[in-house]
Amino acid sequence: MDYLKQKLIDVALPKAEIVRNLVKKNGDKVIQEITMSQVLTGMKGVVGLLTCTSKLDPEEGIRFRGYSIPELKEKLPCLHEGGEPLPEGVFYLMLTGELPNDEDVKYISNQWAQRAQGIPSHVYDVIEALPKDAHPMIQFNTAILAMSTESQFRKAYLVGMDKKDYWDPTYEGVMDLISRLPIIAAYIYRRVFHNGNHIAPDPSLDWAGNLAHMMGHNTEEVKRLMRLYMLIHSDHEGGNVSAHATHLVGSALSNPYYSFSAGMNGLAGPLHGMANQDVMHWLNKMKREIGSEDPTEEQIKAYAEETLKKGRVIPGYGHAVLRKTDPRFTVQLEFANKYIPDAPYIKLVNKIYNVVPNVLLATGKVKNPWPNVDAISGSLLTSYGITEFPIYTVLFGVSRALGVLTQLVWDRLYGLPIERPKSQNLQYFIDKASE
Ligand code: CMX
Repeated sequence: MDYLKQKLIDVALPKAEIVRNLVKKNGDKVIQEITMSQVLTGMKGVVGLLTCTSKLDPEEGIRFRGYSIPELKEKLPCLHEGGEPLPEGVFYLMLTGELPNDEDVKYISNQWAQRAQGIPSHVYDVIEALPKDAHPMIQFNTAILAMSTESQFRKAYLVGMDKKDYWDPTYEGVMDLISRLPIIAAYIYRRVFHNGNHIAPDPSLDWAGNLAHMMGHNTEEVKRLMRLYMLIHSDHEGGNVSAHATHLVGSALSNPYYSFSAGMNGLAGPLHGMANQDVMHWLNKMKREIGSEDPTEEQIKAYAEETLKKGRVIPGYGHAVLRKTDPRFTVQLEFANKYIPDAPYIKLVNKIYNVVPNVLLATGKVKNPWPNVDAISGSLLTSYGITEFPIYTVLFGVSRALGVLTQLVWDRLYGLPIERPKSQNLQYFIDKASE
């Protein structure tokens, strides 16, 4: 067994035992009461999942295994002095619960570089069978499903496998899938936006650096941005749509490809990951309608109010859990202010930040008027030359694989059963209201 798997099993076995004992000895303990409104408005705040890779505090934002984003920037290995941490490091941290050293990160980088070579040719045939103008998320998801022919989990399951070993082929599939996603994403990007002029992977590069390279943005600046981007989008607890969908489908023992594909279908919704490109549509439309590349704050305010009046959302703002500015927004703004303070899109992001929270607050109903991760990510990518908005959600998805697939491995280490919440008809809730 390779050392990472051995480490994982050493860490996980005692924890799986704790989970089993909690169910056995404390199974009847009531841990929470839920309200009618929680059930009918998206189960916000209802504790219904066990997830240890990261935790989201409404005021503070995300912590990965206890570490905030600024702490990760200090503690995770970087390729260069003063650079951004390698996403390989946050994957190791989420998987094992421990901070990696340089060797650990190198091990994962090498593993992914080797495993990336195994994409079967039919995956490219399937992508090529789709129209070029099919949204990149359609192409991405189709490719993920097409790759599931490689799933070790299904093969091992058919041969006959002890339940306690489910995590092992799941881990193998997860490592393969993560290693291959940058190649698939870059392939789709070059197919759609660069005349199918593809660029071969460079196995000597790190995972995120290689993605920038294969996309044709082969500068140190873009690689640095890509490392940050891949780090901060990787996980956001277990209840967000992409994580929960991956977990839910995985709970039926669907293989990692099916499970991740479910998560990616959720990420493609405009209230989740697709918001990163909708932000760009929104602000470009605003510039066009105002007739200025540099609208004033008054003009932005009027445009935002108009958006609300038409019954639309302002993308990049608000959150189902957060009640403060998203630290993933803040870290990107700091990055932009450090490296490209004069970029027009970053100036616009700052102006919107000055105006939109008050516009949302004035509605009296928006629970969180502050920017989320998507309010700036597209403006950053655009400022660095990745101007093709439809690819943005795919990039989000490549990063999100790190978290949700680690969660899937842990689901199987914990031996979690199939998920099956109870649903009720409308009469049930009417009756409850009059009790
Ligand atoms: N613009 C306009 N209205 C908004 C809003 C926004 N940015 N954010 C919330 N609202 C509205 C809701 O639509 C809801 O309206 P109704 O009562 O008329 O249905 C009301 O305010 C209350 O909503 P909430 O409890 O504050 O927010 P939710 O938990 O229901 O929704 C979210 C959260 C993210 C879907 C919502 O804030 C939104 O639509 N934001 C814009 C889309 C976006 O940026 N999504 C990306 C989130 C991060 C990510 O997953 O990538």
